[in-house]
Amino acid sequence: MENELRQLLAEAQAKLSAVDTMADLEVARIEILGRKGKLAELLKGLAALSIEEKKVIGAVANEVKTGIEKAFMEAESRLSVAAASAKNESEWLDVTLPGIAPEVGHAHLTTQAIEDITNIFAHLGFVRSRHPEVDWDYYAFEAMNMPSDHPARDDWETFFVRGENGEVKTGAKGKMLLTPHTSNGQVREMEKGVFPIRMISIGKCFRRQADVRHLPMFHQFEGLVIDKKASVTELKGVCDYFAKSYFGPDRVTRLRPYHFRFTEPSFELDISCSVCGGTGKVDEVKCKLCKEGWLELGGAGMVHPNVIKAGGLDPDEYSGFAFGWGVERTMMMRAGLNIDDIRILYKNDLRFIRQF
Ligand code: FA5
Repeated sequence: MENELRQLLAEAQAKLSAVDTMADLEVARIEILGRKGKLAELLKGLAALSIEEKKVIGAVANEVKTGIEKAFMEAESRLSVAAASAKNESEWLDVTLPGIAPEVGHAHLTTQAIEDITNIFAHLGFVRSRHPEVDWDYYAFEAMNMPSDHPARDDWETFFVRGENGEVKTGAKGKMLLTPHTSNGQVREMEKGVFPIRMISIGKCFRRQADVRHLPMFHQFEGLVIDKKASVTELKGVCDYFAKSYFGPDRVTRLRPYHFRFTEPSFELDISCSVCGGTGKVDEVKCKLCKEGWLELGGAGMVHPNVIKAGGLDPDEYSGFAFGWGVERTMMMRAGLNIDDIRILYKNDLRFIRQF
């Protein structure tokens, strides 16, 4: 039995010095030292020995057990040192290497323009507000003095919203539509009941149009002043201030008579051309950009009495002026921005977008 015990020790030492994973070490522990392991099996033989033999073999058994346990401890520490150095190797990091710079984007050209426009009007006391971009016919047309059968509405080439049954959705305020202009915000702002109003509302507009000068989705900025003594003079002053702040101090504006159902009188606002300086000629030749010295910026006018009534006010007491200009067209007119097809703005072509 003594020989068998010493043989087990030698066998365990050989096995444990060769084991190379913690999992194999655990398997060996059960096999050798477990309750039904090889050592336990051998020690069962002690019962059959005489007292004298038990003393001798018992001492040998203790020596063997201590030897096996020591072999286990050595194997365990050898494996954990190896695991730690493998981990160090795999996680090694050279902190002196240059880092990987994350790609940093920037605001889209339109967003930048919206911020600039908002800031310019803020200097004149105009407060930015938002109104629905999916709205009812009433706010987009009816309250704007354009009844449903009015032919002028055709100019707005509107998208209507259809339900699952294919029918245009309708509510108490008429048909549901994608706002074709930001003028829907005028009566909505008046309905808030806080006067006087100096609003600048910037939002998306939608029309059935797509070519080099037209987008099916574009942005407008709508100015609205409602006060007791609003005047065309003030409207002209606001337009001039905006033109000089946004386009440069040498630019001037003019109001040209026009017709909108929701303003009276109505105007188109023109700004002097950046190429010919408003003269219409470059080196005695007709200016290629404007042809006559002026570029069209957008619509404006004194708020029509019927719109003031729709906003719940008495037109004899209150007056106002409004303007609505396209963000994309306006920013394209800024000197140095040569875009010959407006649709490039939303083609998500990074080669274009990164330039601004
Ligand atoms: C209007 O939409 C009026 N609501 C403007 C207004 C407001 C007049 C308040 C008086 C008082 P108009 O349809 O002209 O007007 O559009 C105004 C501007 O929006 C245009 O001058 C142009 O800059 C821009 N715009 C119109 N349609 C498009 C389009 N499809 N793509 C890009 N810009 C457009």
